[in-house]
Amino acid sequence: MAGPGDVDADGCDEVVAGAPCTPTAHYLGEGYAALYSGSAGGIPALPSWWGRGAPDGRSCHGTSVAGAGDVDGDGKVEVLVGAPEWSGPLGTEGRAAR
Ligand SMILES: [Ca+2]
Ligand SMILES: [Ca+2]
Repeated sequence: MAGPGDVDADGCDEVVAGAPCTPTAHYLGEGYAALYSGSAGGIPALPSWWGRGAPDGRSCHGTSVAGAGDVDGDGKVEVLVGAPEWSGPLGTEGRAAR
């Protein structure tokens, strides 16, 4: 879990959580990450965004989550999600996605 900052630039900070070992409807260990929008009323029960690993079976998407600051200068903070078991053309390469 991480507090990346104000991802949507509405004045309230968001929370991002990773669940890397969570089985999905597709694969065991695919994992996912979810972003919960901050507000004056607190954190909502449902995420405003979520993403799961690539459908390669076991990417462990969400092993690490972090804010990266405003990398592209648009005033909104970027979030990075790590997937250490993601497989590409060279085998288990791992990757980080935003
Ligand atoms: Ca916000
Ligand atoms: Ca940005």
